[in-house]
Amino acid sequence: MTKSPPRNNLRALITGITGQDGSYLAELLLSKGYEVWGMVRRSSSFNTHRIDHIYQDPHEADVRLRLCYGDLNDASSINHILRTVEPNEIYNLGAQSHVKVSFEIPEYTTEVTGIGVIRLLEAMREEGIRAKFYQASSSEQFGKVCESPQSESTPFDPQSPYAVAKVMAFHATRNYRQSYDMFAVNGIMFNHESPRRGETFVTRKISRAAARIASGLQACLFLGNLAATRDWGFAGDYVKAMWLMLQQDKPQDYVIATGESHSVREFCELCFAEADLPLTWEGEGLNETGLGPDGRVLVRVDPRYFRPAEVDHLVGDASKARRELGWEPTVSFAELAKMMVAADMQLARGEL
Ligand code: NDP
Ligand code: GDR
Repeated sequence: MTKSPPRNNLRALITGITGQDGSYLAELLLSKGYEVWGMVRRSSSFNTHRIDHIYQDPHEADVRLRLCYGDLNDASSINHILRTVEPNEIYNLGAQSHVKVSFEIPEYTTEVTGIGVIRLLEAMREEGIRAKFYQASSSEQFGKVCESPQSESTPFDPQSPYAVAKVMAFHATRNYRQSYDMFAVNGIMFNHESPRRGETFVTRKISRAAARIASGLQACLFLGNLAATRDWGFAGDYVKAMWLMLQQDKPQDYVIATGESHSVREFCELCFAEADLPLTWEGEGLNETGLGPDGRVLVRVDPRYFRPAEVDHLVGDASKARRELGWEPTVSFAELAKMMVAADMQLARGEL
């Protein structure tokens, strides 16, 4: 791993650069003149498809995006990366980020999503890296809390191993800020989606299924809890808030959300309509089905997608971010569904 000569103070390290948010954030930082370093995990198959379009051959002159192998479970790799890169800003987006999966691998999730953050903060302290630090905190931390909408002052009530690990990471970030005078902040982000969303998260699962059913590539869609509601925004908007938080004079935590909450069923209806697949909903609960115009069952409920503890309803109050960061979401719920189905239609055409 060779360090390039510092051009300016715009040198950022992103963990989780291969994920949905990492790819949008890398694009944003490159467009602002940053030199971007991304930590990637070794994988037996390529895991960089979301950043292939911005990848540069390290042999080229003036390389601005560099990747290095590392893992949030491996303190020595983190220490080595920090010493080599000497970033001015660190965005910790790496995580085992799937809530349902966290019930199946709770210990691993805690290691990566919770203790990984402490490894990173401790490495910064040990190596004397005075970078500004962003922690990807989550609305899942609010869990079943009664207060609605949820803001920076709402107490946490985590309902999954993922959320428990994120609460730990949230407090560790605050604790390092208070104990060591570090510029370390939490973005408490509500769900954000895009055509780059992982295919097992519900919005992408739905938009992809709608496109594939319309293209004759898939017979039906199996879902879990259709009644859950979430505050869904566009990932491209949310990475701007991450950057804005690190440009402030004072380190502070912010809720980032649209302020609107919609059900899984509503997202499904929008996507199916967008794909020209009008749904007729009938029945309640487990037997609920969405029937296609020809009477074919297009949406089926499969209890395997239910969670041992569900978060029923989340909606965020981002007024502090609007006021202090000047941040605004630009993509509505309906526009998000339209954008995702259009991208998945194009992908489905490639599969024909
Ligand atoms: P993704 O699941 O798309 O990306 C997760 C990233 O973390 C991937 O790059 C993944 O690498 C990497 N990663 C996983 N395990 C490790 C590990 N052991 N060491 C290093 N890197 C690892 O998540 P999103 O982009 O959607 O989310 C980004 C962050 O924001 C996550 O921390 C998530 O929990 C949090 N968050 C997300 C929200 C959302 O709605 N998207 C809302 C609130 C918080 P690989 O590609 O190899 O799997
Ligand atoms: P979430 O997102 O758990 O909110 O975490 P997800 O899309 O997985 O679930 C949202 C809601 O949809 C319901 N649901 C289903 N979910 C999935 N994945 N698959 C299904 O088939 C299905 N059917 C219904 C779920 O029960 C849930 O209520 C996301 C992740 O990005 C986290 O990392 C992040 O912290 C939070 O958003 C904010």
